[in-house]
Amino acid sequence: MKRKTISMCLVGGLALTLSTCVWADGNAFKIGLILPMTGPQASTGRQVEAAARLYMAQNGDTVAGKKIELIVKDDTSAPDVTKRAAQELVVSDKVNVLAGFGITPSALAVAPIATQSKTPQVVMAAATSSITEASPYIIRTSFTLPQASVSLADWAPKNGIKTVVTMVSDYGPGIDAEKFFKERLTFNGGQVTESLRVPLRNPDFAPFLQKVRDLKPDALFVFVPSGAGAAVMKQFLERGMDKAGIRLIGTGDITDDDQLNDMGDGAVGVVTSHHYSAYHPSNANKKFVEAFQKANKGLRPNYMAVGGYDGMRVIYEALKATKGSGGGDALLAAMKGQIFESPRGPMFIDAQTRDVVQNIYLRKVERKDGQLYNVEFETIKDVKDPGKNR
Ligand code: VNL
Repeated sequence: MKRKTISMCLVGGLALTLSTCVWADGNAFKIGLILPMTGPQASTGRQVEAAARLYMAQNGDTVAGKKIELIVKDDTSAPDVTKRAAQELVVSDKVNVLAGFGITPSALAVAPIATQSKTPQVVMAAATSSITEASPYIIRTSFTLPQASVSLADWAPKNGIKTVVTMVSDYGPGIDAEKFFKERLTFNGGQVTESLRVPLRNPDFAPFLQKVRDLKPDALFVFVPSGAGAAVMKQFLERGMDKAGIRLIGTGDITDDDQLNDMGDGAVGVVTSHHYSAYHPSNANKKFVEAFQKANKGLRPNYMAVGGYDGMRVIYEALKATKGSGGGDALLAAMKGQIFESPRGPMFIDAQTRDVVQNIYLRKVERKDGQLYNVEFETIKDVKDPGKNR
């Protein structure tokens, strides 16, 4: 490999000296970004990649004397493809960090590779609580479903919602959302009267929603992954479930900023809980949204984008702290405990759990300046993942 690089320099370098070539080769810092760029989760890949590139454009591509190289691989959200991509990135490309991971099964498929190769794995999107326990090399900058769900279960019974049917995608994050929402709602004196699980792939929500209509709870609590919310909203409204007196609530995945503006006025009033809204009223967020939209033909950043942006921040700062010379273990140590202001608000990487501690906001969909937004109306500060240490 090295000989090949040197000879390429000699042939193509002309004015370059040999030592410059060797220096340049050894000075790359490679980030392998594995994302679903095609397939059902493609919007997540697009958001995370765009945010990572924005971070690099704003902060430069040379850090502590190292040239940052982003290598993007499309895993189509198939975990066996994610695993192969990670192996190749570690063995052939010799990446310093693995990052991305659109869905939980993809993040889990890579955990053993991160452990064996001592490569930090920065999870920017996937959100099942247990992911960080799959490898000591995992750091998370997204969120967890228990984190987002419990605050809504505190809010609901105080706001006239006593009976709830839950409907979740039938895999890790959905099962987390169902479990933690139910447990907390029950503790608060409410009741989950039925728990429905919908397949992750090619879901048909119609029969499930019909069932909910018949059960007629005060509210339907929903978790579906980013990209699937608009379909649920459409069918919920088409069935006139709102008119039948059933309120739609959920984690913010359902009123995803990537799709919200196209959902129409039927979405107005839907209450969700989450860690990020494009409408979050801080200067840091206003700047982030403006720059993201400018760089991406007006695309509104969503919670996936902010996970990618902050993930790059964590990597850049770890590289700075290790003065460009750290291996996997040193980088990992420098990622733990980082505390900073994200476009989402203040956030912190808990050094013990390697998971994100952040505010969770209750939000209501409102029309603002002609556009639909999740408008935050209550902040629950510094929420740790309730899924840890149970
Ligand atoms: C996951 C969780 C994926 C929440 C999501 O969208 C999401 C996951 C792609 O852990 O698989 O919104």
